[in-house]
Amino acid sequence: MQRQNDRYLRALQCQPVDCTPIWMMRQAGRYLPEYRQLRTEAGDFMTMCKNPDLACEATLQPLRRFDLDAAIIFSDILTIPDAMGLGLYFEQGEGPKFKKPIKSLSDINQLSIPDPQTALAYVMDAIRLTRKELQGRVPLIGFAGSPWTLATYMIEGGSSKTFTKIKKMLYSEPSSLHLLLDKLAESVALYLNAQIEAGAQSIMIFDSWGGALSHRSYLEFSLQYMHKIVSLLKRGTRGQEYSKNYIPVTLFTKGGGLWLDNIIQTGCDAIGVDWTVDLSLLPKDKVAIQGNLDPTVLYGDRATIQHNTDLILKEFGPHNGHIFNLGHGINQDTPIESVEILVDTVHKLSKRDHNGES
Ligand code: 1CP
Repeated sequence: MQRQNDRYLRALQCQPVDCTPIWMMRQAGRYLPEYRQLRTEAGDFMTMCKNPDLACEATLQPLRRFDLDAAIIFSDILTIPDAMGLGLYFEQGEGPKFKKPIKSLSDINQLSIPDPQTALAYVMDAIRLTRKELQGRVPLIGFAGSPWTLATYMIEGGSSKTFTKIKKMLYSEPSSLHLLLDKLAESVALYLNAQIEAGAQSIMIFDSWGGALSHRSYLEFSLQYMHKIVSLLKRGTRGQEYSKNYIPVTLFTKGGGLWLDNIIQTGCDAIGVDWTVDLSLLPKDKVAIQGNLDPTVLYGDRATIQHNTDLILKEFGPHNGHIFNLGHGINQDTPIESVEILVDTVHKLSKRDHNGES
């Protein structure tokens, strides 16, 4: 029987560990040749997500190669708008698109809240299967997009750089946008609680585009709804000691470095931070901190990767509650050897700061 590695869950609860745990956002994906092959065989990305065997396989692929401390279920944040009937599709070489984007208040009024046990049952099946396959080797992360980030895709009709359509609604029809965000918050909370019931051992909320908002708008249109979700999650009770049954929640707003105090006030267990943040300035031992290597460091040579990893570990210092990660998802042209160097360096160098169990 393989060793049960729970240093990721311990760090999320700010408990002592033997070394700093590491996983990477988008750790399953196109930088792995075995992923590219699986995807070619499957035909397209959503077929992979909707087939629990393929989703489980894609989840496990990075763990076979690297000594990562957590798995994240292979899926996408856009499963919710898809289940709401917007018709998600991916065109070759392009990002996500919707056949029926949201254009008006009447479109919003017509949206219903998906029942995760039916419309999204494939995600729960993938989680149950992956937990079984993992046999406790590492914890499994469940996730969703924040209401704001989901709404950007639903209103823009796909990826955006300028967010003009959604911002136009924000300033001209704020009550319509609030109605949409509220429906999304309810949908995300139901979805994440179903993931917890299916076996997800921690939850991550990706607010990838919260950083596009002004300070005031961020609080009103993004953080407020993540706060609502955090309060609806069935996490269990957190005590002074480590509990393996507690489900910690991590909030990650890309570009949210100036708002971390506000994010902590939601009652989340951990905050994800991108590479713009100096970890030495953050409060320690209150909430855990996940991050924050610039993913492009992985284009550098061994010495560069080791040096930049060392700097982050030193910035965080000898405290509990650090989960090493990239500041955003791994790029698809990242050399595989760089990931090996990173994972190895985090585990080796961080031993100097820890003497706990795991
Ligand atoms: O093979 C392919 O071409 C599909 C590429 C791909 C992959 C591998 C997409 C389409 N989604 C995923 C998987 C995915 N997406 C995971 C799997 C688990 C893992 O991390 O290993 C996760 C957690 C996500 C989350 C996700 N999807 C986010 C939040 C994280 C982030 O990177 O900010 C976002 C914004 C999406 C939308 C999305 N789905 C896919 C793409 C290419 C995008 C981004 C589009 C854009 O930049 O606007």
